[in-house]
Amino acid sequence: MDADLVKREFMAVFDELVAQLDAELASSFDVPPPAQAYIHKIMTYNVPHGKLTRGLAVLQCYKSFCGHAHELSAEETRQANMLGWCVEWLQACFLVADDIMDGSHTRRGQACYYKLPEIGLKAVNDSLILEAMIFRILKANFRSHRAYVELTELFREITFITEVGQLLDLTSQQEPGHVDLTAFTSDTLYRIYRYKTAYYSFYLSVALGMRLANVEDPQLYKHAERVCLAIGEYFQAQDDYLDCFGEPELIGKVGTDIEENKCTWLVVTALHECNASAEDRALLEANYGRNDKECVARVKEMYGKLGIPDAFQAYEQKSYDSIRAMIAELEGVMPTGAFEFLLQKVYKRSK
Ligand code: DMA
Ligand code: MG
Ligand code: MG
Ligand code: MG
Repeated sequence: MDADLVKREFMAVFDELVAQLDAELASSFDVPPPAQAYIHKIMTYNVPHGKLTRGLAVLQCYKSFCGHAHELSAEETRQANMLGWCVEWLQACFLVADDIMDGSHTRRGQACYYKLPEIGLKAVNDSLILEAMIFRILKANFRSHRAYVELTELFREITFITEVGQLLDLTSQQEPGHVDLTAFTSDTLYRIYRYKTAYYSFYLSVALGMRLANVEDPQLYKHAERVCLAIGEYFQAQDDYLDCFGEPELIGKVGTDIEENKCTWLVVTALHECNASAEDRALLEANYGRNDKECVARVKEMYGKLGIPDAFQAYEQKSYDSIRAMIAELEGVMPTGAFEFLLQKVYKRSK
């Protein structure tokens, strides 16, 4: 089926879910129309405007785990797409909170939600509403599904893991405002990546597809987890790279990692793999984590001098090759189409 049609079918399920949540709110809650409209906007502003890779992946994974055993029915496709939207809802709830915590300005080519004058810090509660909606969608549509408990638990587990990841991201420095580059190690970096990004961005969609396809063998979930974590680490390294060297018009957001004193692939690589001299380190330390355009420019210039863009290209190829090898090892053990799909989606992305 061509990609446009797949996407149109997916978007139709979004409209259906919004209508379902709107209707439930109007009929089962004593909420006046302005609040209904407010909640409607929480969804339409924050959920559907991304690349939708995570959401579309659930159907692809489901198909890959069903093999050619049978063509999916319209209802099976719809179910996979509803779970895909639950992943997008989860992403929306994290991004609304993430943008507040990271002091970001734009997201997906529009103002960050909390930046809207009529929203502000109400966005904190709106993020929680987005999270709660996932479980309303699951209850309304999967309550009698044989895998209801597993599906619900997956969302709960992975929500917690991601929240811990955000905490690790936000506390990678001992004290706020304090710049201590020795805290930035590759162990710390990849732990943050796995927790804050890899589980929800890759493993969740694959595991949902596997649950729908009735896969029960825990060993197969372990294999999927290993590959998805590797793809997720690579994906977040790209995110860090694009935060500094990407085109804001393409990625839809303006980077803030240097100002925000983040533990990123760039700073870890600059410190540990590029033969930075004592002066180079001193320059980084003096300019990192400051909300000042000139400081940011000096850090970027140092990244250039240390050869970060070339180092990234090499890392990108090495990651791709090693993930390919991991996938190849699983041939004959389990279907690998889901992993191929995800890897192709992220390889050499510029947005
Ligand atoms: C994002 O990390 C992680 C989550 C859970 C949203 P990030 O802050 O680097 O993401 P972005 O660059 O999109 O703000
Ligand atoms: Mg963040
Ligand atoms: Mg962020
Ligand atoms: Mg980022």
